[in-house]
Parts: sequence; C-alpha cells; structure tokens
Amino acid sequence: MPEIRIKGIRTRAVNVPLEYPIRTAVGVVATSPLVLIDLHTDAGVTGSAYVFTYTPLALKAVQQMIDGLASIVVDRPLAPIQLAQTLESRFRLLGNTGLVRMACAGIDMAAWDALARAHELPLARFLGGETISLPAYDSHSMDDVDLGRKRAEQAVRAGFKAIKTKIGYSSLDQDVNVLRSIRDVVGDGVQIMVDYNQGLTVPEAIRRGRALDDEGVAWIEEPTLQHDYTGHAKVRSALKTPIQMGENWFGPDEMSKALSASACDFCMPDLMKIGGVTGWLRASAIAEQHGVPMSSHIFQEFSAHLLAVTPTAHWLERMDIAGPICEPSLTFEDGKALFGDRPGAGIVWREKEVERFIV
Ligand code: SMN
Ligand code: MG
Repeated sequence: MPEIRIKGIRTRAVNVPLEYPIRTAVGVVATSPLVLIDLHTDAGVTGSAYVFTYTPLALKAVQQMIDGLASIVVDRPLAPIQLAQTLESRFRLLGNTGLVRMACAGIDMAAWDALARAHELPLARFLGGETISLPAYDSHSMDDVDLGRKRAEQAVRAGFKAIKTKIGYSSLDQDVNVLRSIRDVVGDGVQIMVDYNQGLTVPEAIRRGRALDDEGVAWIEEPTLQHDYTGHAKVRSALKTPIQMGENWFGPDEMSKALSASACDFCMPDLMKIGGVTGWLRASAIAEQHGVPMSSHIFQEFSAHLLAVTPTAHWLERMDIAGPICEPSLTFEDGKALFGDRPGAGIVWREKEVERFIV
C-alpha cells in the first residue's frame, strides 16, 4: 500500500442533548459539547472522531485549536505515532495538557481511524486484536432515589450486569440510602460502582468509604481531588473497597505517577485526555506493568476497540455522549458490548442530526 498523506481536516462544533443530564457531586453536565473531526487523506479515505469539551464554554476554543493543528499535520504522512511525536515536541513549551492535549488527541483518533479504514479493518483488528465482546456497565448519574431506581431497572432489563451511580450527596446517609434503594432494585447479582467525582476531602472520603465498605460496592471512583495521588493512596489504604480513578489523567505520564503512588486499585483513562489511541496504547502498557485492571471512560465507540487490545482490560463504560449524531456502532447484549466489523472505530455521522446541533 503506497504511503497515504493527510489532505485536510474539517471540524464542526455541536452541542448535543444527553439522554439524561450528567449530575455529579461537583457540577452538572447538561448537554454534550463535541467537536466532530473528519480527517481527509489522498487515498480517498476519511477518518472520523470527536472530542468532548465538558462545557460549551470550551467548545470553540478546542475547535480553533484543532483547526490550527491542521496547518501542522496537512500534507504529512498518515502516521499517527509520528504525528503524536511531532505534536508532542511542538507543544513542549506551552505544555501538552488541557485543551492542547484534547485537540491533539482528536487528531490522533481521526488519524488512527483513517489508517484502519484504509486497511479496511475494524480498529481493534488493525491493532492486532480480535473482534471480542467486552463486559460493559451502564453509567448513571446523581439521580437520587426515584430516577436512580428507574434507570437501574431499565439497565437490568437491558441485560446489564453492572451499573455505576454517582454519589456525594450532602450527607453519608443519603449516599447509603440511594445505594441501598438501587441495590433493592438490582439484587445481589448485579455489581454497583459508585463515583464521587472528586467531591470529598480525604478525611470525609475515608469516613464515607468505611461505611460503603459494608455495602458490597465494586469500586469507589475519584473519592477526592483527581491530582491528589497521595490523598487517593491514603483513602485506598484505609478502605476495603477498591479505589478507581484515571478519567482526568492528561497523558500517560500522569497515569504513571498515580500508579507509582499506589493511588488506585483500578484505572480508567479517558481516551481523549490520555492522548487518543496513541496515548491509550502507552497507558495500557503502564497498566500491564503495574498489574492494574484498566477500564474506559465515555468515548465508548473507540474505547471498545481499544479495550480489545488492552492486556488488563476490565470494564467498558456505557455512557452515550454522542448518540443523537452518530449511527450506533456498538450493541449491548447480556451485559456485553459488541462492536461489529465496520472499518475503523465505526463512527458514522447522522448528518441531518449534526446539522440540527451545529453551534
Ligand atoms: C463523568 C463525568 C463527567 C462527564 C462524563 C462522565 C463521570 C464518569 O465521571 O466516570 O462517567
Ligand atoms: Mg467518573
């Protein structure tokens, strides 16, 4: 196959409705602000990906950053590893973190998608893995009792064997009450993970975690500030329940520091913040070295393919932040996620819907 070159990048900023607002202990994500990326090549193949900016306030800035990166990557070979190194060195002075890392990750995802499509292979198979089914959990929010029970019932009816709920209510009693009301719905055969979204101080995380230790929780996620690795390690050593974190690591280096500080029992890098497909592959090697089970964080389409080539693959998070504007690329059956045999990561825009939500 002759060398393929990048010919252009199109970005579109959209603000998409969510199935349910993502309510967390530290704020609500009411809509899904996404920058859609289409990376065109001289082989007539286009790679597609999106980045999620959490707040519409960051949407245009990330889009402009990606548009700016086009001037660096257009007319270069479609070689994601090389591109990542070029962008890494280009941003050594500014710092390859925050919106810069997000924008570079978006280019990386689209480039890997284009390369896999050019070889007419699903991304997982292009990376040397197999098309497998992955254990998936249905990810909910701080829904309180009524909606929490309703979503739990829906998830169990859809075949999920695990769900995540967000807690960090004003009192520990409320945390336990919501958890027990969900347990009452799902029974003992379904795993329940909880997510504090960095909402507690270390002493409060230990206090609440000790109460949760008797509730059969599968993991306690981000109990304290995400950059406080020592704090997470203190919470972890005080509790029986496994500690989960990673969605806020910007790049494999932060992951390496967290695992070296024994901050968590499990990890869940975010595909965008960790640095796209290239960042994920490096992260999966770090997880393997530390023997740490590795789950995904949103970005379910790409993450399904990447978990298929992750040595310590754990859970896929099902939280569909791009549902209205993407043709479904995963099916969920009996608590498993299955990606089909579409080339690349399987992202296909629903163009009429995209037009509706353009910002
Ligand atoms: C989460 C928070 C904010 C946006 C998406 C997802 C959450 C998770 O921490 O783990 O799903
Ligand atoms: Mg989380």
